[in-house]
Amino acid sequence: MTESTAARHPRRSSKRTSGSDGGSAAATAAPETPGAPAKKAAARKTPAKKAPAKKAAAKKTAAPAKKTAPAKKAKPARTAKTAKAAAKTAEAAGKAPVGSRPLPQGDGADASELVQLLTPEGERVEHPEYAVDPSPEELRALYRDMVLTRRFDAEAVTLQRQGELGLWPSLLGQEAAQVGSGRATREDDYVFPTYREHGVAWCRGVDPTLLLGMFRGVNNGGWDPNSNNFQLYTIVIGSQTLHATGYAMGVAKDGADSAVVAYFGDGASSQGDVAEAFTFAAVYNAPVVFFCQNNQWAISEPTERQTRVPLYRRAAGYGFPGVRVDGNDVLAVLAVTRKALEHARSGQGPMLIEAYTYRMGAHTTSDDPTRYRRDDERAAWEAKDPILRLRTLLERENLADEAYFAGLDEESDALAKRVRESIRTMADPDPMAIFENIYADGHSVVDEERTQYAAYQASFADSADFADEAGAAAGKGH
Ligand SMILES: Cc1ncc(C[n+]2csc(CCOP(=O)(O)OP(=O)(O)O)c2C)c(N)n1
Ligand SMILES: [Mg+2]
Repeated sequence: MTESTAARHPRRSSKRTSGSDGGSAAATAAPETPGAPAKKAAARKTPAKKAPAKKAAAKKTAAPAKKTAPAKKAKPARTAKTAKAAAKTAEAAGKAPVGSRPLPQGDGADASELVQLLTPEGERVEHPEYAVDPSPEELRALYRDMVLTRRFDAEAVTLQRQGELGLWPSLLGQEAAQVGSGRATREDDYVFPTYREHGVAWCRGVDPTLLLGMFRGVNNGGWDPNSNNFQLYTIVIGSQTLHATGYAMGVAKDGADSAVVAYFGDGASSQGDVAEAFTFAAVYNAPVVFFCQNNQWAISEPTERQTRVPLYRRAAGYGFPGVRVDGNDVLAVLAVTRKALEHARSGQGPMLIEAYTYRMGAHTTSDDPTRYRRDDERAAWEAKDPILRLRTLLERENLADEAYFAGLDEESDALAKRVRESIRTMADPDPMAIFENIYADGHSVVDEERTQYAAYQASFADSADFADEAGAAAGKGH
C-alpha cells in the first residue's frame, strides 16, 4: 500500500474539514417535552421590531394601480369529443382513480434474467454463475441484521409521527437488498449511500441513532464518514454516484485493492449525474459497484417512466457488465455483490447491480402512496417479503429454534428503546455552528455572513445569547 493509500484505506486520519458533527447529536442535554424544540424555534422567530412588515406594506401602497384585466376569451362548447380527449389527458397525467389504473407492466425482462438463490417460499435454488454457502450461523446473522434494521426503521417512522423527527424515508421491504450488499463489503471498501440506506449503515457499523440527527434537524449528517467508510446521506438524487466514481478513481490511482459502492434508486437512474458517473467509471476502469435499488417507484412515478429497458441492461451501453438480482433475496444479493466487488477489486472496472425490490412503505413520511398506487400491487410484493422467506428457511431446516426467535424479539425491543431514548436526549444545535467546517482556513464571505446572521438572531426578543455572539462574530476575521 502506498503512503497516500494508507491515508485513505482503511484507517484514514481523523482530521476532517467537513461534516464533523459526527456524534455530537448524541450530546446529553436535559430533554425537553416532545415537540418543544419546534415551539422554541417558533418563539425565536417572533421579531422584536415590527419595522420590516410596515416597510413591506408601504411598498405595496406605492405599487402602480392594477392593470385592467384583458377581456376573457369565450370557452369553446364542451363536446363529446373534447370531453373524451380531456379524460385521456387526465389519465395520462395520472389523474384516473388509483384503483382503476393498470398495474405496472414490467419492463420486458423475463424471469431467467433475475438471479435468485432463495425463493419467496423459502426454497434454496441454484444459479449457474452465482453461489453462496452460508453456515447456519451466517444465515441467522443475516436474518438478525434484517429484523433489527426493520425494527429500527419502524421505530423511526413512529418517532416521526410523534413529532420527534421532521421526516423519515422508510426502507421497509428493502432489507435484503441492503443487508445482502452491505455484508458483502469489506471494512476497507467505501460506501456512498443515498438517503434510505439504513440497513447498509447498520452493516457498516454506524450506530443507528446517528442516522436520526439530520432528520430531526439537529445536525448536517450525524456521523464521521471516515469512521466506517460510509459517506453521509445524500438528498440530491444521483449526485453521490459521481462522488463515488471520483473516489474510486482515486483508489485505483493509489493502487489499493479496495472497492467502492454507490447506491442509488430507479428514479435516480434518469439523472444526468448517473450517466456521467457510468461513463467516467467505464473509461477509467474505476473500481466502483453501482448498486441500483429498483424499488419500482420514484415517489409517485413508476419505473416504467424512467426506462424502456430493464435498468441493468443499460450497463452494456457503457461497456461494463450489469446484472439483475432478486433484491428481496438476501443470499442472491450477497453472492452477486461479492462477485461484483471482486470484479472491481481485481482491476476489471465497474459493474452495475440492479436489485429488483419493492418500497413497501411510503416514499417518506410526507407521502401517501394510496394516492397513486394500488393496494393489490403492494399485496403481491408482501408475498415476496425478504425477511419472511429467510425465516421459512431457518424454521424448515431447523436452523433456529424458538429460543433464538424470542431472544431476537427481546433484542429488537431493546434497540427500539435505545433509539427512543437517544432521540429525546439529542441537544438542539447552536445556530452559529452552520458557519463551522466550511473552509479549513476560513473565508471573508463566510465571516461576513456569520456577522450578519448573529446580528439577525440578536434582533429577536429572546436573543440575549446572540447579542454576545454578534459582538464576537464582528470581531472574527480572516
Ligand atoms: C436532483 C434531485 N431532483 C429531484 C429530487 C426530489 N426527489 C427526492 S427523492 C426523489 C425520487 C427518487 O426516486 P429513486 O431514485 O427511485 O429512489 P427511492 O426514493 O425510490 O429510494 C425525487 C425526485 C431530489 N432530491 N434531487
Ligand atoms: Mg425508487
